Amino acid sequence: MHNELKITDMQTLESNKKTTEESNNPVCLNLPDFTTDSYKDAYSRINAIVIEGEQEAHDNYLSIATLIPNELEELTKLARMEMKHKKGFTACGRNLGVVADMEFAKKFFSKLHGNFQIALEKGNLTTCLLIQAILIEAFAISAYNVYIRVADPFAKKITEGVVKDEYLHLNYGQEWLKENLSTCKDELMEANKVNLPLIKKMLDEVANDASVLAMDKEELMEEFMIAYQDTLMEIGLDNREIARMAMAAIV
Ligand code: PL3
Ligand code: FE2
Ligand code: FE2
Repeated sequence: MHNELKITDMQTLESNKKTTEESNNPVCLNLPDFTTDSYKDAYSRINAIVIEGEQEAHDNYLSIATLIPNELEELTKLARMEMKHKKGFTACGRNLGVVADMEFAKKFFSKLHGNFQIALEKGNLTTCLLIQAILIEAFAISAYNVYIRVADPFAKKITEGVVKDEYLHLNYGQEWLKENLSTCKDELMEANKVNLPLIKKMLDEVANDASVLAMDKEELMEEFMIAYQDTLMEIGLDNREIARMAMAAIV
């Protein structure tokens, strides 16, 4: 008798817990309708941006390897992850019946892509690492963290796997810059001044489409700043230097 009561109590507790969890989960309540034309139209550009971004990230890590040949193995690993990400996001678009607008995405990245290529030609490794492993990765991390909260279940699962890798990539750039800070600080500051405004422009450009996917611009900026500032702190810059660098986004 005593035992039976115990089991019943536990079941009641368990089912209460479930109800509370479900009703307290705002993520479940605010998901957009993934089947509307307006959602698919916005997704055709955002999905393309992400696919193009992953492809360029792949190419950029292999390019960076030409500047640090003894890191070839590690950088090839990172590049491989980017190809996996590209495949994952391609599947997300296919799953929703969306055709990615790759032409739009190429234009979206063209200025940053150009700056990376110039730095590569000049052998400016610090600039290459800042553009790819800090700015682009922090941008991707902010986008993916926000997207996970409002994505369809298929894309959510894929994006959760991807964002874990992106932190490894951010960390790669961070550790190299940390070790070489004394010799690369000036170039880092200068490259940031040129390229952070481009990231801000890209965010402005994508904000409308992102809002159709229920992604909030303020949240994107907040997530970006967290990843960006955290990394600069880990690299070994002080508060004033970090503030000065972040300020480049608002001029
Ligand atoms: C680095 O590994 C990848 C770089 C990709 C950059 C992505 C930027 C994304 C901005 C658009 C925000 C929407 C995210 C939605 C994901 C399907
Ligand atoms: Fe990636
Ligand atoms: Fe990455």
